Amino acid sequence: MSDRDWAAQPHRRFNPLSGDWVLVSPHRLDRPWEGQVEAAAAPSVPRYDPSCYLCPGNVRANGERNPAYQGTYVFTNDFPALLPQTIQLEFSPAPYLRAQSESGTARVLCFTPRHDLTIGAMDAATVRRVVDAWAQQYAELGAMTAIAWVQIFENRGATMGASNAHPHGQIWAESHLPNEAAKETHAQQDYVRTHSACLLCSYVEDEIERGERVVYADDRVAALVPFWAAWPFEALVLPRRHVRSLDDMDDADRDAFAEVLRELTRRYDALFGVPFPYTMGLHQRPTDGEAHPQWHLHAHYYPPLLRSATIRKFMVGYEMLAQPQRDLLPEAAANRLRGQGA
Ligand code: H2U
Ligand code: ZN
Repeated sequence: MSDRDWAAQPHRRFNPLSGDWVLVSPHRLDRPWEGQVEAAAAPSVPRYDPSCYLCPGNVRANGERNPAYQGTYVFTNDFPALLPQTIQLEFSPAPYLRAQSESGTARVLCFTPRHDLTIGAMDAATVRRVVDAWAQQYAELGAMTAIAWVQIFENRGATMGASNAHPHGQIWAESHLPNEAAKETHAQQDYVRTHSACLLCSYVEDEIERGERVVYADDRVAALVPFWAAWPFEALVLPRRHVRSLDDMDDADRDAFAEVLRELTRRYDALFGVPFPYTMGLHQRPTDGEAHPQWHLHAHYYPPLLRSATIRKFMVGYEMLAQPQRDLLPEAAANRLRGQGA
């Protein structure tokens, strides 16, 4: 049986970062889908929006006024999910009743003063400034003794819960490793112990050699649809050099990283002719005081769209109760994204 034979049948694929499996059902996709794409009208967005709470000089929900910022701008979230001062409590009266206090902070990062820009439409220097701001936030928050994990992310588009079109992201920092962080930390540790090599160093070079899931790559970075992708156009962005976090990256690494984010989001936006919604986030070494030499920085992109600007993939039913499932092969998704090249 050739590679292609098994890939044409229902099968499951293993996600070595999370330890989860994904069900792949390519036989359900025998209908053609070129031609079914409905182009939605591109919304016209002003450079400055007087009603935007993130634009320079405007007043936020809590009455504070943003400065007339020129580059990136960071402020503590006015409605933070985490607070720095919490009473340290453990509650575990029974094995099935467990709680602990969690402290931390949440910040909002405006990528640029321009209300109408997106990562894909920004110039290289502007995206590089965003990468530098992320690096700075990671270093600053990670240096705090109470912070074990710094989660940098961007919700883009109303369907992904973004509250505002102004290009911005969030940073949540907290005292324990959240679920995904804990899973990836253990998986990377186990992989090094078993194979004496870094999981993602090996994986990225293997993918570049195979080529079929690569969307964009240069000598420093790659964007690919992972073999185990759950979302239709899910992507993984990773440096080819073993860097644990943004502060391990030199100037050229950061330029390359900024460029790959632009390349990927440009392709996303071109795919269905609309600003592509997604949640993206950086996974970096925990900041719990351990060295974590096995950690390999990467960015996950989780976009919900499936077949057009208006047809999305729902993670319901079987996905909620059993495991993620997809019809479109990751190889086909990568091929479509590669085809959107500039
Ligand atoms: P999202 O678009 O990803 O929801 O991020 C916007 C964040 O901005 C959100 O967490 C915060 C919300 O709490 N926010 C403020 O801090 N101040 C405001 O004036 C409105 C929104
Ligand atoms: Zn704005």
